[in-house]
Amino acid sequence: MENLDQHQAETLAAIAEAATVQAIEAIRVSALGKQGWVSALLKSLGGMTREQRHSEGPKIHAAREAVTAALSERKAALEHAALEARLAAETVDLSLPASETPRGSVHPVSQVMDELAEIFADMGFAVASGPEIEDDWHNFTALNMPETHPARAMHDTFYFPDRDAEGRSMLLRTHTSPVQIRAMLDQGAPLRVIAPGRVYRSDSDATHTPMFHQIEGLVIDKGIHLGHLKWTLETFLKAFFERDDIVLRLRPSYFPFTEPSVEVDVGYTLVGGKRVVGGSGDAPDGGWMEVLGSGMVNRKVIAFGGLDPDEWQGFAFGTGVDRLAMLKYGMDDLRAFFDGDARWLGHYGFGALDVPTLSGGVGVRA
Ligand code: 2U9
Repeated sequence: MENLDQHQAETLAAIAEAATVQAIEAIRVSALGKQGWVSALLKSLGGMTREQRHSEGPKIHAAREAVTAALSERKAALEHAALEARLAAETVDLSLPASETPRGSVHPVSQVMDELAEIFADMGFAVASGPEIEDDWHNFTALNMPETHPARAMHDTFYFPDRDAEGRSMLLRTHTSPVQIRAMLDQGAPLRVIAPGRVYRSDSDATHTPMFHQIEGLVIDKGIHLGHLKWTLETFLKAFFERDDIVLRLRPSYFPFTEPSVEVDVGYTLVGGKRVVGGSGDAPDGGWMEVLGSGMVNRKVIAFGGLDPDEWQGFAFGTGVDRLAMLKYGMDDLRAFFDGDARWLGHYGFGALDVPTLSGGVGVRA
């Protein structure tokens, strides 16, 4: 057992002198590993008498504890020193001048929002905005979504824990429709507005992000019918995709806020395996893809907006801005939109001076 004292003293000295985490590991193996001296002593207990075990066992265990504690203490000290050295070496002097000219770019979502505002301004639409934190009356009730509507389920909507002063549930708006409700209540009729902005839904996978961008449009006037809706959407899509050979297909659908409701598909052709909007006759050889939802504003929604539905009619539409950007500019992964990767932004971003104008082209790259 003199062996033990000598081994322990040598091991503790070696630990104190170890200069790297690798050296610490080597010492751990030589002492506590399967072939290590502590393990050998522990095994030797089996061949001892009961009395010897009683006197030697505690000493061996104490040696193991001492070595283990010294190892972890020294390892922590070495790791701390390594981190300190790295932090010192990697210090950035923020007072130094930039080594390159800083390069920023306009995000494709911002660019497309500007393009949309330009196109709709030309058709007499004003841009409306509203709060992203809404109450459930403006987000749901006024849009003819009763308490039991599936979109109201906690699954889709981010609710805040507290209610507002009037006892309404507070939430992150799930669409930009409450902006148009507020516009109707504030401005009355006639009305022609678009509402672009961020919306939030508790949904996340390859094609859904919890925050995304929508644009919705609302026209309220007298004698408005589906023909006005179709002309407006056709004119918009031709301007946005910058081609005249765009065909639309209106399919009957259902939304609580419009009646009747129609989903709008555009014809596409396949170019090098990619879907390109337009470029075909009345029967597209590629196929149809859905780009917009729309319809005549439900009478109940007109009334919730403070107007008489016997006097005023309207149409409305909505679409995803991120998806429009992907279709026009060819990105195939929605999640990359929100990664903030400078390489992606360098590739897909726009120059600050590349302001979309109808005369200069709404989607011309700098
Ligand atoms: C008011 C009245 C009616 C807006 C509309 C849609 C149809 C629609 C979806 C398309 C894809 C949202 O981004 S998306 O998931 N939207 O299909 N939106 S009609 O209707 C309104 C809005 C406001 C006062």
